Amino acid sequence: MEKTIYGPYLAYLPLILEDFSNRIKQKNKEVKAETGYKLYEHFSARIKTSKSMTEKCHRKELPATAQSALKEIRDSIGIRIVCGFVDDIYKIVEIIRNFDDCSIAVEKDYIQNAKPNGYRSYHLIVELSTDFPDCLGNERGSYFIEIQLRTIAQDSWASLEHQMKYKHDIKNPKRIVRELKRCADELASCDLTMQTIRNLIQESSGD
Ligand code: 0O2
Repeated sequence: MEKTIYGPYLAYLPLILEDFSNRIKQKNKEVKAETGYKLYEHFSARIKTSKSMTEKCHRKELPATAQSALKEIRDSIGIRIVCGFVDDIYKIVEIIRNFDDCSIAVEKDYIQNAKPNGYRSYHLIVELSTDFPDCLGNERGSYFIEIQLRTIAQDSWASLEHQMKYKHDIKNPKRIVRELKRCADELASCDLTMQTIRNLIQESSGD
């Protein structure tokens, strides 16, 4: 078998991811049944490959060990939830906050506080208590999950900006940075309008 930075703990990562994902998906079904609205439009998840994690350890000048990968760097398990409306992002954050077996280790609201380049998303890193051993020798170990929550508009912007970052033959970077920021701000304004429209529809239909 190929060597992995995660060592024997690799086997637990998909199980932890599946269990956590199922809980969010179940909540989505419940909310849809109750209100007629879904909480999110798209849900995606991944385990960071051993190669990417090893590169990240090198970048951060950490030894390439299971402990660095699972305890220092905390995005071995990653989930991205793309919502139709900004309010739904905050609803999902509250649902996650109320899970009994999970505590929030890092919380960054790049929606209220957009990055200077215009990037918007809500980031959480949660620490989950599990029935699996961890690399610190705990029988019932804990594992981190990084969760990124975004609207559809924020997700489109982030995907395109991410692609463009890797193009190094850019002739007018200052202008491109400015245009990207302007585009992000315009999309944020559209998100606000969409939210207002939904609120108006809900008020007028007495939901
Ligand atoms: P990848 O390959 O996506 O996993 P850290 O994870 O600790 O190194 P930081 O900056 O403290 O990084 O965390 P932060 O700000 O929460 O960002 C983590 C992830 O958010 C990034 O992962 C990106 O996926 C995304 N992100 C953050 N800022 C931007 C941005 O300006 N544009 C885009 N498109 N995405 C962003 P990584 O670590 O870059 O790698």
